Amino acid sequence: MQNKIAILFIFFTFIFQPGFSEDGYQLWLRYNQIDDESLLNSYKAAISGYHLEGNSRTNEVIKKELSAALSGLFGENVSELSSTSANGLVIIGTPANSSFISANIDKTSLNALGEEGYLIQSIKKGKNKQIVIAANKDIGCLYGTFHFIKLLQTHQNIDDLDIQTAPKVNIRILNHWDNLDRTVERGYAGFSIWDWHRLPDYIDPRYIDYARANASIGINGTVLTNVNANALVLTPSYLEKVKVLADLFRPYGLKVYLTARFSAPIEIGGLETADPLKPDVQNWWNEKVKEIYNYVPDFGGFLVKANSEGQPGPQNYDRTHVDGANMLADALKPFNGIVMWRAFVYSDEEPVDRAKQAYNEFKPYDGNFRDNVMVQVKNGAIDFQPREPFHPLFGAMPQTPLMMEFQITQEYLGQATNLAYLSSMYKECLDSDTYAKGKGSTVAKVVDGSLDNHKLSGIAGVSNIGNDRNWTGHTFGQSNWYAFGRLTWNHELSSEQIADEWIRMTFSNDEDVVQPIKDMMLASHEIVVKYMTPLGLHHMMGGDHHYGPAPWIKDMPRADWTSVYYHKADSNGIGFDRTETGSNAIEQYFPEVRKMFGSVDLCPDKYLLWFHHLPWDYKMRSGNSLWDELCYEYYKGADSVGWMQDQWHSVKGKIDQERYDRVDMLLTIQQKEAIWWRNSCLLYFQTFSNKPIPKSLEKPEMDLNYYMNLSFPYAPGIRPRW
Ligand code: GCV
Repeated sequence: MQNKIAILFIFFTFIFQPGFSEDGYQLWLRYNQIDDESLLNSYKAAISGYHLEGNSRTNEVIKKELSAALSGLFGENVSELSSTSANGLVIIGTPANSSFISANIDKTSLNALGEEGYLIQSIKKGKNKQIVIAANKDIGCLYGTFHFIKLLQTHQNIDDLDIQTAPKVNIRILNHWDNLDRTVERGYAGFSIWDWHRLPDYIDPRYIDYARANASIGINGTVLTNVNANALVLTPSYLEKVKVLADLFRPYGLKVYLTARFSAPIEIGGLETADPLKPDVQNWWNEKVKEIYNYVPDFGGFLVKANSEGQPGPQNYDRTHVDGANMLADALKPFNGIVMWRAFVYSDEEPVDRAKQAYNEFKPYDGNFRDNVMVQVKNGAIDFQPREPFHPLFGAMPQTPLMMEFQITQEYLGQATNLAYLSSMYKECLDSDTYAKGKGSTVAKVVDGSLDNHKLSGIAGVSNIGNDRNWTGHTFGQSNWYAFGRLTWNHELSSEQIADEWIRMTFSNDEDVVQPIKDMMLASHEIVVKYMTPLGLHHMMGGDHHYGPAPWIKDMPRADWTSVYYHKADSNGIGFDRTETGSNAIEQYFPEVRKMFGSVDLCPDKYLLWFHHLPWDYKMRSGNSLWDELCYEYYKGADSVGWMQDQWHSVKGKIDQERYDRVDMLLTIQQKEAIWWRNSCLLYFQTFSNKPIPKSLEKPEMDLNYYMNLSFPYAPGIRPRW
C-alpha cells in the first residue's frame, strides 16, 4: 500500500503540469508560468531554490508541492538545496527539525501560533536575503507553503514578508452527504468521489488532489458519509476502505470522521435495541470505536443526525439527545474523538413553528453534554434557505461549544446551474450580532469559542464536491469551497479579498478579468435571493428535488414541507408572523435582536416577510406598496442576471475558451431560471394580491398553469423518500 501511495505522490505532479486543457480540474492550484515577464524575473532573482529538513510524509508533500509550483510558475526547474547558506533560499521548517529556524525565528511569536499556525518572514543574514516559512509542526509548514505559493500565484510583492497567522477555529471540516452507492444527497457534480466499490485496492489519484486542495485552504477534517447514515460504513470491510483514505489524507492534516447511524447496534451488531442507557449498547459502541481506532489511529469522531427527518435516535427509546450524544462521547473520549451532534431537528407531530423547534429542544440541554460533544447548528433555523436570519441557538447555549453548519452545495441556491458566490452569505451570518453578552457578541465569536471560552470550536460545510471533472459542476462552485475554507481559517477576511485571491489563482491576474468577475461574484448572492426569495420569503422551491420555484406546494406528508406553510399568502397579504401576535419565534433572540426583528419599522427589508405578515398595500421604506416592491425585487433579480452575463462577456478572450464557454452556457441557463422563478412566484402571488404587475415591467410570457405543470422527475441530488 505504501508503494501505491508513493506512486500517487509522483503522479499528481504530472496531472498538474501546465499545458493540460483548462477543464477546471486544477481548481485554484494552477501553476501556469507567470506571464508578466518583469515580475517573473524579479521572483526568479528573489528565489534561487528551497531548503527543507526532516523527512516526514508531510515534508515530502511540501517538497512536491513547492517544486511543482515553482517549476510551473517559473517555467523552469527550481531545485531543492542542501545548505541554508545560499542567497534567495526559501527555508521551511520547525524549530525541532531545522537549526536555522531554531536560531533565527523568535520562539515566542512562533509559540503563539499553536499547532497549525505559521509565519512567513523575509530574513537578511549578511549578504543573503532569504524567506523563512516556519511553524511548530510540519502541518503548519504545509499551510505556510500553500500561502507562499498563493503570494506568487496572485503576483504579490515578496520583498519584505512578515506574515503570521493561525486558525481561529479548530475543526474546519467538510460534511459529505455521500452514500455508499456513490449517489450524493443534494450533490450536483456527478457521483461521489469516494469509489467505495473499488477501494481499498484502487486508489483514485483524485483523492490526493482533494487533500491538496483542502490543505491549501486550511480544511483539516472530512466526514466521508451522509448524515442520513448507513451503518455498513462501520463494518470491517468498509473500515478497511476508510483506513486507506485516512492514510492518504494524514500528511495533508486532513482527519477522517464518519456519520454514526444511531441504530447501528441493531443493524450491524445484532442487538435488540439501540437504547443509549442500556449497558450492552454502550459496550457495543465502546468496542466499535476501539475497532475504528485500530484502523484509523487518529480518527476524528462521529457526526450524528438523530431523530430528524426519519433518522433513528435516542428518542425512539424515550431518551434525550443528551443521552445519545454522551453515550457516543464516552466511547470516543479515551481516543480524543469528538461527537458532532446536529441540532437540525423538527417534528411533524409538533404544531409549533418549525423555526422554533431546534431552540426549544436544545437550549434546555445547555451544560449537560460531555466536553467532547459539539452541537452542530445550521446557519439559520429553517434549512439553508437562500437567505435566513441567524439561528437563535447561537448565543443561547453558552456552556456548549456550538459548531456552525453551512451548506456549500447549492441545494436551494440554483444547484449547479446558478452562479452564487456564498462568502457573502456566510459572512452575513458570522457577522450578525447575537447580543448574547452585549453588543459585539457576533455569531463568529460564539462559533470560534472566544465569547464563552470554549476550547473546542468548529465550522462545517456541506460539500459541493463530486466526480465531475471540475469537481463542483459549476466552475464558480469552486469559489464556494475555497471561500468556505478561507473563512474557517479566518472569519474576519472580507468576501472581496477571498474572491480576489480565488479569481487570480483560478483565472488570471489581469485586472480586466479580476474586476468584472469580482463585481459579479460579490453581487451574485443578493441577485439570486432577489429572484428566488426576496424580502425574507423562504422555502418556496420544488418538492423533493428542490429544483426551481413552487410556491404553490401544499399537499405534502407534512405541513412544514409545503411552501404555503412559510409564505402564508392570502388575500390580506403575505409573510410569516413570527412576532408576539404570531408564532413568537422572535422571543428566542436576545432583547436587542428581538426588538429589531419584531418591529416592522426596525426589521431590515431583507428579513421582513420572515418575521411579519403584511398587507399587500403595506407601504415599504421605498414608498412602494409591498406588492409593487415584491414585483420590482423579482424583476431586478432576474434582470441582474443579464448584467452578470455582460460582466462575463467582458472577459471573453482574456481567459481560456473552455471555461469561458462553460460558464457562459450556465449563465444562459441561470437567466432562464431567474425568469422562471420571477414569473412563477409573481403569477402565483398575484392570485392573492389581485393586483397588476407594474406597467413599467414586461408581462410574464406564460400563464401560471404552465409553470405549475412543469415537472422534473430526474432532477439531480434527490434523496429517496423515507
Ligand atoms: C441530509 C434538508 C435536505 C436533506 C438533508 C437535511 C439535513 O432537509 O433537503 O437532504 O438531509 O436537510 O440537513 O439533514
